[in-house]
Formats: sequence, C-alpha cells, structure tokens
Amino acid sequence: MTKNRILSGVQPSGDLHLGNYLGAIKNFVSLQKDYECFFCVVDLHAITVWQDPKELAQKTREVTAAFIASGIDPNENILFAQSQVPQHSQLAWIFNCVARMGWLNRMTQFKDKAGKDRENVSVGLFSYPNLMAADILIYLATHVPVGEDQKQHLELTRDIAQKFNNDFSTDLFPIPEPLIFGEATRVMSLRDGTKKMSKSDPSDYSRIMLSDNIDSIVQKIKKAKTDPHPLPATKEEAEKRPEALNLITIFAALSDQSTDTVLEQYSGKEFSLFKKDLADLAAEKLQPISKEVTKLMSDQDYLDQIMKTGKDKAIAVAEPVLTKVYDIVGFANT
Ligand code: AQP
Repeated sequence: MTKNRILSGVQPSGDLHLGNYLGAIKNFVSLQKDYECFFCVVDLHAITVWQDPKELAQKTREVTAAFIASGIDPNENILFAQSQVPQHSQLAWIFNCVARMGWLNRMTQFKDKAGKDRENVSVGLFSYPNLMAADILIYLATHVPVGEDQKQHLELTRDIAQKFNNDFSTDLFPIPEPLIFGEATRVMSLRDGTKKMSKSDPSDYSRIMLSDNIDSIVQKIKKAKTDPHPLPATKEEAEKRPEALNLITIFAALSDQSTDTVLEQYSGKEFSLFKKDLADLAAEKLQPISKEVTKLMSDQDYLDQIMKTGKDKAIAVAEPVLTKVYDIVGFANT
C-alpha cells in the first residue's frame, strides 16, 4: 500500500522557538515513519515581511539543520527550500485566480499581522494562504501537520482544492486533512498566556528559542508570568488560568505525558518548584538539539547537498502535477 503524503513548512524568518518545535517539528518526527514526507523551509513566505538578504540563506540552512537535529531523517524524507522549486509559485498564481477576496479577508492571521498598518503591508502577506495552498497541493499532499494557528489557512487550502476541482470538473486535488495533535498545539507567550508564542514578539522573554543556552532557559521560565495560586488540580481549573495552563501543557508535551498526568503529579504544589522542574526538562530536551544544530551548521556543504537532493526530488513530483494543472486550465502547450 502506498503511504499517504505529508507536506509541511517552517519559515526561516527568525530563530525557531518552542512553539515551532512542539506545534510542528516534534510532530513531523513522529509522523515520518508512516507517511511520505516533504518538509520545506518556506523562504517565499518569510519575505512577506522584510528579511535581510545577507541572512536569509543562512537562516534557511538553520531551519534545515533544526529539522535534522530534531530527528527528521534527511535520507528518508524530502527536505528543501521552497524558493528552489518554482512550481510552488506557478501554482500559487493560478490559486490567486481561484481563491476569492472574501475568503482571504476572513484570515485572522493577516488581520493580526497587518494590525492597523493594513495599507502598508505587502500584498504577499495578504495572499500568503494561496501560496500555502500551492505548497501543499503541488505535491497532492493528503495530510498537513501544523500548529493550531494554521488551521484556518488549511481550511482555505481545502476550499481552494474543492473550488479548483469543481470549476474545472476534475478530481486532481485531494482535500488535505490537518494533523494537529500533541499536548501543545498552541504554545502561548511566556509573558501573556492569551498571545501565541511567536518569532516576532518584541520580548525575548516571551519565548524559548531552540538555540537558548541552559541559563537563558532557566531565566525565561523563572520569569514566566503565572498567578499567585498553587498548581490547579484539573484541566478545567487550569483553563481559567491561561499562563498556568500554558506551562503545564508545555511540560506535558516535552515529557510526552498527558496534561492530566502532569496535573496529578503537581496539583497543589508551588509554581517555584514546578518551574524548576520545567526548566530542567526543557534544557534536557532542547540542549541536544541546539548542540546538533551548531554542529550541522559547521558543515554547510552537507546541508546544501541535502537541500539540493531534496529540491531535485521535490521537482520530480511537482513538475508533472503542474503540467496537469496547465492542461486542465487550458494553457497553450507550445
Ligand atoms: N506558538 C505556536 N504554538 C504551536 N505551533 C506553532 N507554530 C508556530 N507558532 C506556534 C507552528 O510552527 C510551524 C511553523 O510556523 P511558521 O514558521 O510558519 O511560523 P509562524 O507561525 O509565522 O511563527 P511565528 O513564530 O508566529 O512567526 P511570526 O512571529 O512571524 O508570526 C507551523 O506549523 C505553525 O503552526
């Protein structure tokens, strides 16, 4: 039986944080055995906001290194940079003509990122979900592991696939399923339990980076916002305390336990004790990844070779799909 196919991506727009790891990369690692996987460093998405050209290629290598350091096997999976496979952008243009303005106007991530500066943000930031749909559908991917924040974009991908299939009376595109799982599908800021942990938060103390050393991890967790009460007894109780819930779910995800099991262990205990254990756990899990990233980054030829092989394999799959799409749309084949 052929395996179902996964596509997922991570932007090289800044250093990776615990949200990227627990919401996405850790799940990629656990899925790689059961799926044919395409993992992509989405540099075209990254430039929807300004990226320093002197740093972008290096950051792309860093994300590739983080994939490998986290446990993704570069020989069994296809790792590549999005910009190097032109079929993504070619299909995205067609999807720009399939998706409706009204659909994109509903995207909450655009509203959050553009904020009050809507007139001044790039057109790419607005049409980003169409490119994401192309990233997925150019490989006819059936499943997409993402964090909770990408759920709405994936629904849009499904709408685009469906509309394309209907408009052109075809069944070319599968309707891809999101894979959103684990105890930390939406890791929140350490400074504000109602805001997503993100690369662009101005406060360094809002997030734990994969590259943080032990001291930074300890300091950030120590300073993480909590409330004056001891740890709650149940998940329902924790849900009323967003900062507490965030730290508990991070602990659960890092230790591969359920939130309920963590609560059984720590219910009624002080946060000072819990935070110490959480810092130890985070350091134990993240330090090996960070060390491996540093090691891999010292061998750029190796990383470039992985991405080159990945690019060739990706193009071999994407090219015939694009040819079919061009035929279906009716472009002259000259
Ligand atoms: N806080 C999060 N919790 C769980 N999952 C998360 N992801 C991102 N943040 C969290 C997941 O990580 C994958 C890659 O995300 P991305 O590179 O597209 O980054 P992003 O969503 O743009 O991340 P940031 O950090 O929030 O960047 P900015 O600050 O630029 O917006 C995705 O699967 C995503 O769901």
